[in-house]
Amino acid sequence: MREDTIRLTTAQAIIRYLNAQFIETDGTRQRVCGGGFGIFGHGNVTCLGEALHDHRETLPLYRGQNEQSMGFAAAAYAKYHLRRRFMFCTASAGPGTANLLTASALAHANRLPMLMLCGDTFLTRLPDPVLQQLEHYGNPALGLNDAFHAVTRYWDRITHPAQVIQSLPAALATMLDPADCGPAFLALPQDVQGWAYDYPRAFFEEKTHRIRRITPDADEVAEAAALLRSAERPVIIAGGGVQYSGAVAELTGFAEAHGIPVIETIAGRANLLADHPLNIGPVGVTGSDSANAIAEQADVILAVGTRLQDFTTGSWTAFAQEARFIALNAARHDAGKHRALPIVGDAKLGLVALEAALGDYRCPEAWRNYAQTERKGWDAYVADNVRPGNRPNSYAQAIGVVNALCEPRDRVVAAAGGLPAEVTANWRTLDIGTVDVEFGFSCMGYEIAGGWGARIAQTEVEPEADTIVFCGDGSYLLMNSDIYSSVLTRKKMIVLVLDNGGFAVINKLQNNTGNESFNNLLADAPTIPEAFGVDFVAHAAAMGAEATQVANADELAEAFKAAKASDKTTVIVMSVDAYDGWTTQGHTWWEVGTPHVTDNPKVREKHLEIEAERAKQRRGI
Ligand SMILES: Cc1ncc(C[n+]2csc(CCOP(=O)(O)OP(=O)(O)O)c2C)c(N)n1
Repeated sequence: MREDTIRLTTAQAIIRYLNAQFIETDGTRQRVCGGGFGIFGHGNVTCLGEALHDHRETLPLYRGQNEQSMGFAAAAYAKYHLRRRFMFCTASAGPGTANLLTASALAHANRLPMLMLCGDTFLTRLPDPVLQQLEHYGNPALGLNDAFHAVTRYWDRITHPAQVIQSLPAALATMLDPADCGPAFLALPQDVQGWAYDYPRAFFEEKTHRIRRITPDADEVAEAAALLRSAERPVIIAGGGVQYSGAVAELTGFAEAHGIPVIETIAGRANLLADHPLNIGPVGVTGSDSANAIAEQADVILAVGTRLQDFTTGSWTAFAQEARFIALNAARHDAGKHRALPIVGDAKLGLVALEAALGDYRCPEAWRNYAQTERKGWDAYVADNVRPGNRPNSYAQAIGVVNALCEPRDRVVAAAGGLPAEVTANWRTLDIGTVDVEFGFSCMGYEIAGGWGARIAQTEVEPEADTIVFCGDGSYLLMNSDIYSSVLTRKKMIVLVLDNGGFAVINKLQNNTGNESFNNLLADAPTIPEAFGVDFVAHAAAMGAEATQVANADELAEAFKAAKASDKTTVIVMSVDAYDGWTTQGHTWWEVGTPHVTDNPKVREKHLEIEAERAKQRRGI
C-alpha cells in the first residue's frame, strides 16, 4: 500500500508539525508551543507568514517591536512555564535574525527553550548577492546565521524540505531535555521555505511529550549518602533546577527530615518561603551574610540543580578549601564540577533516593541553630535596610514597599544593573517560584521585554496575579518598546523605573577598583556638555501606559496600589541615589580583572587588596 502523504511547503510543514506537538504535565495536556513572536521581512513573510496565518488561532503570533526583545520575551515565557512550554521567534534574514543573537545567548546561558525560525539566503544562490547577504569571499556557505552556533543547543540549516522530518523532532527533543535544554535555531533559506514535498501524513499526527526524569545511579546515591552522613556542618545549595524538576516539596521534605540548612542561588530564589526555618538566605556575591557565613564553614555541600556560577560561589571563595561537594544535577556537566561527587539525575528522584539512603541522619543541632541565628540577624538587617526614610531614596526602599504590597503569586522580574542584587538580598519570597532575576546572562533590556513574556504566560495560568518589573534607567533606555507591546496586547505589567542618573552599579565597581567615575553616570561623561535626565513619565505615556513620577517610598506605595487596581500597564518612576542607596552587607569576593600595572596609586592599592583575597579561591578540577 502506498504511504499516505500530503503535499506541503517546508514552511507549512514546520508550522503544521509544531501545531501538533503537545505536552502533558500534572495530568494536563496542552500545546507545547504557546505561539510565537514575529517581525516579518522579505526573509520570512512570504512563506512562513503564509503558513503561520493558517494556524493563527492555535499558535498566536505576537507582533514584536525588536527581535532581541522578542527573544527575551520568549525566554521569560519558557521560564514562567518551567521549560514545559516554549515560544518560537521568527525573524527575517540578515539584520532581523542578527538581532536575535543576544536573546539566544540569554536563553543558552539560562538553559531555556525557544525556537528560532529565521530567514536565510537562497539555496540556489541565483539572485546572489541577495539583499542583506554578507558574502564571504572564500566560503559561500557561511552566512550570518552561522553566528548562532555558539549560542544555540541545536542548529540546523534546512536545505531540502524533507530535512524537517528529521530536524524538527531533534529540535523539540533538545528543548524538552532536562540536561540539554536551550535554544534551537532553524535557518530557512528563502527559496526552500516555499519548496513543496510529499510529507508522510504520520509526521503530523498529534504527539504528546513528557519531560523525562532521569533516575539517578544507585552507586552514586550510595556514595553521596555516605559522605553526607559524615557531615558535621552540612548545607544544601538549592538552584533553579529544583524549580524545573518540580522538586520543591522533595527539597523541603529532605531538608526537614534531616534538619539541614538550605541556601539559595539567584535562579533558585523562591525555592523556600522567606520564613521557612531552614531557609538561611541567598548565597554568594549578591547573597546574605547568613548564607555566606554558613557556606564558608560548611564541610559537606549538597548542590541541587545549580550550575554553580560565580555569583553563587563568590568566584569560588565562598567555601572552605577542604569542603566536599555533592552535586545532584540532570546535566552531567554540572554534576562533576569542583571534584563533586556527582549524582546525575532528576532533582526530585535524586532527593527521594538520597533521603532513603541517608536513613536517620540528623544534622547536628548546634550547626542548625547557628545557621538560624545568623538568618535572624540577616532578617533584622534587611528590615532596616528597606525601611523608608532610613537614607536617601534607594532600591532597597522601593523593593521593600512593593514586597509589602504584593500578593503572594505576583511575579517579580529583574535582570541587570544593581537591581538583581538588591532584589536577591531584600525580596522576601511570598510564594514558590515567583522571582525571575535573570542573572545567568544578566542582560540589560530583559526586564521589560521579559516582563511582557512572563505576563503572556501568567495570563494563561493566573491572570489575577501581577507581573512586576524592576528596571534601572540604563536598562530602560536600552530597551523599552515592550511597554507599548504590553499596552497593545493588553498584557498588563507594573514597571518600576528607578532612576539614578546612569549606570550606577558599574560606577560603583569602577570606584571600588580605585578608578575615578568615568562614562557611567551621565554626570561623569566628558562628552556630555550638560547632562539632563529623560522624562520617563512622558516617554512611557507616549507608548500608552499609565505613568507617574513619585518623590519617595510613601508616594510609591500609593502609586503601586493604584497600579495594582488598574488593568492597564503602569510605569512608576522614582529617583534613587547613585551612591548612598546600596545594600552593603551580604557580599562575597567577586573576581574581576584589575590592572597589574598602573600609574594610579588607588588602582594599584585596590589591585593588591583584591588579589590578596584570592588566597581563599578554591581551584576546581
Ligand atoms: C546588554 C548589556 N550591556 C552591558 C551590560 C553591563 N552592565 C551591567 S549593569 C550596567 C548598568 C545598568 O544601568 P541601570 O539599568 O541604570 O542600572 P544601575 O546600574 O543604575 O543599577 C551595565 C552597563 C549588561 N549587563 N548588559
